[in-house]
Amino acid sequence: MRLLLALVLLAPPTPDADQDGLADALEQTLLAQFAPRFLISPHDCDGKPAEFEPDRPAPAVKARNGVIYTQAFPLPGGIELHYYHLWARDCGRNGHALDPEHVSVFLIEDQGQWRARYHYAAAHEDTACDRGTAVRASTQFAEWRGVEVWISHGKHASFLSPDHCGRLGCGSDRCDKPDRLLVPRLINLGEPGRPLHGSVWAASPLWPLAAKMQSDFPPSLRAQLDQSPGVILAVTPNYVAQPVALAASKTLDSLSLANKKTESALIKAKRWVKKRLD
Ligand SMILES: [Ca+2]
Ligand SMILES: [Ca+2]
Repeated sequence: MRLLLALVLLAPPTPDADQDGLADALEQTLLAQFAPRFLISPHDCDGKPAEFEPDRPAPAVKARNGVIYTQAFPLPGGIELHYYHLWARDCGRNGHALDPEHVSVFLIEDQGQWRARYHYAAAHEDTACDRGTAVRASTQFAEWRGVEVWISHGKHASFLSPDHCGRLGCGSDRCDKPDRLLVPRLINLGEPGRPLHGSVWAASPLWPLAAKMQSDFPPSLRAQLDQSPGVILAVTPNYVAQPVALAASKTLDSLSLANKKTESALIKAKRWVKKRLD
């Protein structure tokens, strides 16, 4: 008994650098297995998603090299993975510096293995044009791997199908003749307040990245997806504005400008709703 206790005490703890309860090795394995295949415009005005200088409080572009940042964290009933394509700038309508975008997947354990249950692609998240989409994984749709995701030119919204690009949102998205993005590395961001690999800039108020590091799959959305065979629109806080936006570009410009001013309030409201739903 004493020998057994001594062996247990001597055994090295499983490394969990971001202290979220998931071992580093499992995070790395799952993030590699379910990495999406990104399809981007070969003529995107910002080139490729950017890598950022480590250990800087504000995001500073190191290179536009196609690096994808990641996150993996446990939730009741599963594990959620996020894949962030972070751009130095949005160069579409009402462009701006720093453009954090992402897709995510919710995994469930199935006979000792992790498989995808739901996928989500953010498109103009937390804006008046929010058209995020989600789908339940199936034997025909990315159950054991990542999804293909189409990234719109300049705006960098993510879509689970090229048919949605341009048809959803506020009508400014284009996904013509994309190339597959060659991803040199996946870099784990860690968790809010516990950054890995020097990603302290993730918490910068200069962009809404920290708000995107929360779960995308509240129980209400999961229940909806369980009943839906195809792609559905995910929760959007202000969908009523969109027909107006589609009707007139001048109106769209006004909405986008107004939306920038209220973005912070919308993010706070969304967090509150998610907490209530959880
Ligand atoms: Ca961990
Ligand atoms: Ca983690």
